[in-house]
Amino acid sequence: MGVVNVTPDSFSDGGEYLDPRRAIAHAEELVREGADMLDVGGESTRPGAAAVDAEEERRRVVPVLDGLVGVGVPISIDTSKSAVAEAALDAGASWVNDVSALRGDPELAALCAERRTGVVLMHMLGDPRTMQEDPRYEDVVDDVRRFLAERIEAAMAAGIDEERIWVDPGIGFGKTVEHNLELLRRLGELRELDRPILVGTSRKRFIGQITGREVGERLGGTIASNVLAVANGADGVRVHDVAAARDALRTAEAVLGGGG
Ligand code: HH2
Repeated sequence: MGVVNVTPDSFSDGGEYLDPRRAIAHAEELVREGADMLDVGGESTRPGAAAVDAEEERRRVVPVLDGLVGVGVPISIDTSKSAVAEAALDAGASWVNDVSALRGDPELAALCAERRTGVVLMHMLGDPRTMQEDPRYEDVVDDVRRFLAERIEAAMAAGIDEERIWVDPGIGFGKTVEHNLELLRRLGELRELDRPILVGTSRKRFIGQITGREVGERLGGTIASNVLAVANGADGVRVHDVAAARDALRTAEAVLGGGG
């Protein structure tokens, strides 16, 4: 899944693709690099990010989605707001990637059910403004698994088909470095949920804390965490640098599975 951030303030590429033409060209490049899917977002969820109203978020993403009709891969809208999701679905998106796991807007689950979208349910402790203030868990993997099981139930109760649901442990969303590492190490335990797993480590702060690297220099750490996430049970990775991730995963899969 290739990331397309149409924001002024995303943590790694804020402002680079706020111009729709640049965002569209970038998205097309990610598809050429081998993205199986694109994730378009108009609101940063980095720790401490300012909230964006639905109208502004819609204004950012819709022209980009309009320009991506026919791009050849499914597009997800990275939002927690039903008004944004609805406009994005009307403009051609077919998935909703919600970092609040359908807790943020009471109307979003019904919209996803009615429009039969794919849905990514992600774990987050607290909200982006507060999530990095001393996050604590009994056992981070058990807590995340229980949360995701409950959100799968809630999504299905709202009429979303089970087979359209993916889950995501929410690396960096209310987690210390050790929590992130524990989740990646024990990712296989989330397979008990019986849903495909998406993992997003790309350029994130825990990699900077391990390597001492600035945000633009975290590709090596991103690749290592992607490869290990897939080896440990992830079905997809959400990345900014598609070509490098694709090569790394192809190679890792060839080694692990004996294929080419
Ligand atoms: N991470 C980010 C945003 N959305 N969605 C899922 N499902 N999983 C993730 O790990 C995830 C996500 C944060 O990364 P990015 O979009 O690059 O930054 P920002 O939120 O600052 O725009």
